[in-house]
Amino acid sequence: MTEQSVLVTGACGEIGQALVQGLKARNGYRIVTADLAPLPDAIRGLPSEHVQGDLVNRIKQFYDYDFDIIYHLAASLSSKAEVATEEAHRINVEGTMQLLMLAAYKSEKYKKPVRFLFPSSIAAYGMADGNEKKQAGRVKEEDFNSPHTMYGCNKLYCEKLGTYYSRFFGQRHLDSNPPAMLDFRSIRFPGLISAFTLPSGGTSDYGPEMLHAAAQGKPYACFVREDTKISFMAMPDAIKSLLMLSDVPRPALTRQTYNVAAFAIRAGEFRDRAVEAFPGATITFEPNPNRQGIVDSWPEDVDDSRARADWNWQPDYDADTFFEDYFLPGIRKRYGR
Ligand code: AKB
Repeated sequence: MTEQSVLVTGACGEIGQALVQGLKARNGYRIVTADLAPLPDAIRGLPSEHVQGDLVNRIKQFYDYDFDIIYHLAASLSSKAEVATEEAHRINVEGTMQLLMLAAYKSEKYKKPVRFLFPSSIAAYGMADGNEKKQAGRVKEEDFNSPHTMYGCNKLYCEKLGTYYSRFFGQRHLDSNPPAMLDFRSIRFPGLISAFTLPSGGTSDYGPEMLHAAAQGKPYACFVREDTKISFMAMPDAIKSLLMLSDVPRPALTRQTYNVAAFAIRAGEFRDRAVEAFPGATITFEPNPNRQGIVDSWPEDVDDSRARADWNWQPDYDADTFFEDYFLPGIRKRYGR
């Protein structure tokens, strides 16, 4: 069987590293990675080629390739994007737009849809206030699409851009014999947590940051309130969902953007687990108003019934197995605790 050509942008990030490892383990792919950074040790030697540089500035170079699948992970996350909003928009929107245009061009040229996997986020939701967040509980994809952050606006808009380029580009869908268009598929991820990489730039990062600090015997001042609740997921489940969605035959899909869920917990439960695993851990709660405002605008949890119905999604890790079987063993090994 000929290898499928795959591009992974943002390959040096937390999702990127785990995805490259997951793709390599499956065999059958020629992997090209792209990132501003050089390949980290964890994935060095896995891709056939690594393109280091700014995606927007280097996009022309990718026209020399013929990718079957693109996993576009490059992004500026929510907290960082609130500080550098224009740069976030350039990376999150212009970068995605350029890559969608490339995939649309290649799909039409070779009469074969390029599969385009896009990680959206719970940041695409916007709850008006704490009462609405509490009352809404597990939200569906079409609910509360009014993000409060640059990152959330970017993600929601790029979901729409992906639908445009895969269904309506140039109004070609009205032609008597419409050309092949790209095959856009998107997942709204909760706060993702890896036991093997460090979080950066996210607002959901307080969970993993707390455990990393406790495992090193360092004090940690949590930047959100103890009662803050959002949904989280183990990185292996995030990779599983991306690969499952990528494999699904197009006719089985009833939508282009799906929620996935695993477990929703309060910041206080991360503290409880940290203190139980690392007695003596010093954890305080010192809310940062801006970052608290971001997570308060995100739903407590999401309804992933569509993903379960359309492509048999279900997570492998709930909160207990996440901590006991995945995260704490990984943290202990990393810090020798
Ligand atoms: C962030 O915190 O910005 C991300 C996300 C929830 O999309 N981890």
